[in-house]
Amino acid sequence: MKKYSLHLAAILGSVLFLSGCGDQNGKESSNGALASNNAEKVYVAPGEHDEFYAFMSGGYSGNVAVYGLPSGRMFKEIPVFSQFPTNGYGYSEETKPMLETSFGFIPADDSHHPDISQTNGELDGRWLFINGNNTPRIARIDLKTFETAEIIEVPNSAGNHSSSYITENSEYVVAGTRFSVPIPQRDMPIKDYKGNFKGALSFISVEPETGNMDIKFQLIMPGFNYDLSHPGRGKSHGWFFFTTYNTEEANSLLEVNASQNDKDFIAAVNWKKIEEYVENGGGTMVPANYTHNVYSDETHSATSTMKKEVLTVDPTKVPGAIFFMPTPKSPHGVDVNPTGDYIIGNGKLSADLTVFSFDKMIAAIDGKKYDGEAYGLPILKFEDVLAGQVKSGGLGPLHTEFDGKGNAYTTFFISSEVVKWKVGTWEVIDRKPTYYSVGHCMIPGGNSRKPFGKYLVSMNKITKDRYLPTGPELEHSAQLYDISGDKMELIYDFPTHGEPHYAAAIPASILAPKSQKIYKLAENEHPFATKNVSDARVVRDGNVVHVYMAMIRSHFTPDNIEGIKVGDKVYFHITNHEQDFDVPHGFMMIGQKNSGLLIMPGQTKTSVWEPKQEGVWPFYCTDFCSALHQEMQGYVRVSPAKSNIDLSWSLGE
Ligand code: K7E
Ligand code: CUA
Repeated sequence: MKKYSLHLAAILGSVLFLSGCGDQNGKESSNGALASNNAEKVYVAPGEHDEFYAFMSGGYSGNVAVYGLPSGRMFKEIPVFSQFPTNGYGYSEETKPMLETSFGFIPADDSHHPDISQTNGELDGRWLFINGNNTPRIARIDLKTFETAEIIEVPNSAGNHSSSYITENSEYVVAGTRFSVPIPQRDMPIKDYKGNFKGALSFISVEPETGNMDIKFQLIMPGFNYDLSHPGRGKSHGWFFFTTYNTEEANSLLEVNASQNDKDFIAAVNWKKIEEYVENGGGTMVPANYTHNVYSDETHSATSTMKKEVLTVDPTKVPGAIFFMPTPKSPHGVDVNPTGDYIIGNGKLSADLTVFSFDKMIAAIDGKKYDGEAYGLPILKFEDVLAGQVKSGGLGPLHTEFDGKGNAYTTFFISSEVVKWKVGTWEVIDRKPTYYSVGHCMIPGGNSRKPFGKYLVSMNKITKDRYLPTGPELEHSAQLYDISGDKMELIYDFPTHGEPHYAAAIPASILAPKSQKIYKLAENEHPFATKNVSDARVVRDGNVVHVYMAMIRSHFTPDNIEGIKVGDKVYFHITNHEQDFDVPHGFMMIGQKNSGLLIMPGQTKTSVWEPKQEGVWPFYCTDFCSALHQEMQGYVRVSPAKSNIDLSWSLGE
């Protein structure tokens, strides 16, 4: 077996190499895939708007990027888990608490799977959730402001990958650990992993009105790797499905040692049953350290709170809640079709897709027909739960999406293609190449009861010759397919920022009308806001100086400040008095060891400057805001530490 696996790894390596380099001059592929009349399908005329918003994870950028479909135009990068000097997120005093964790301030992360909130299994467009993979966290983005509103850390977790997928009424956003670890964390030999490490699957409740998150319970599962997950929906609502790999519980050279078992598992979790159990007092509250960071649109500021305990559940204590379905060849994606009848497992090392039937699963559970157990949790018989297999002819299936018309679309990493197949008959209907090495694909609403099956976007890992070369580092490539007909048609190709793993898209008609235009100055509750220019002032408290500053086209109030000394710590609290859509102002101060600020109408932001040198130092607005933008500037006079020049400030004197 070991020999076979090594051999397999070698084959996969060489296939990868081939698929990556097979199109070096690529002329044929880049022209041949596009028929000329496809141009009008993606053409969004100047001034016209796109039909869909697509939210693509940024991978190692830690952020989310917003694109229009079908144009592929990028509208915004939303900072989430990473500092973002463009607008000061994670640098301003107000937003630094968003990046606080139990490890302290963390400036970056790796984001993978965005998911849009749902009501009755349909996208409701209120919030977007996304996982921080490295330092385990879940973020909620407000889709009125397109800003990160909340981040909760996930304790007992490591490599928060089978996340963040939500249940069909947004009851829970679910976060599963990829790496199993000692729970609680402790100093122990790595080789004692097997049987001792555990994997936590966290069910995070979402408050229906505010969206606020709270960890309701954590299932402490056997020490496998939990790779991806999806909620049941429709008839399977109340269940959640997680793929596992490394059921061997290897702790080294996983590419070989975690490919020994022919089958790993899909874990089926009846969360309603566990919810009932914890509501009746079940579970164990254990000590934990994790941050809960919340941003307020009223104070324009975030707070970070350290939570001290979490409710854990031993799955063996809730009989009938968790079952394992054996799934061939190290499954990666697990996807549920729009009706909730079928659960599709994609074995990375296989050609075939495994489809399980929810009805058969329930029948097997009712009949108590088990194929043994793993750590006290029953394993169902593969044949009893199998609905069918898709003989795809592809290699390396990863992820599946649905069009709402009874078809499924699965990406194949190794053979670089998307395969369309029919749910129920399992026959392959169509296949199209992707350029190159596709990870996820995405259909707007494809992870809901009601997909909008017009477009499919493939998110590819390798770019090579798709665009003009930009040195060794290239943005990833995405391709847009028209899937409205029987056959998929490749109609567009566009670069994406960071590494989009998954994406979520929604009709623009749901989001655009409620997109917020300004923050109302009258409702600004920031403790250091300057809401009337007559309140602009400079206040000294020891060597800390607070500048209460206002800005409007095209000046700062005040714009001349004297009496600052070397060694002071100067806080610029700047309020943008504009109340028109799309009139931000910026702020940068010479020599400031910080990002600039970009301040939206009605908003207050703060940055700190610690002047080190005497002199007269300018600051200016960084956003070209009016014809006299270049005049939007000011000076701070910095005197020696021991000087006795009084604080003074002025405008127009
Ligand atoms: Cu397949 Cu993180 Cu969803 Cu990337 S994962 S592809
Ligand atoms: Cu304000 Cu430029």
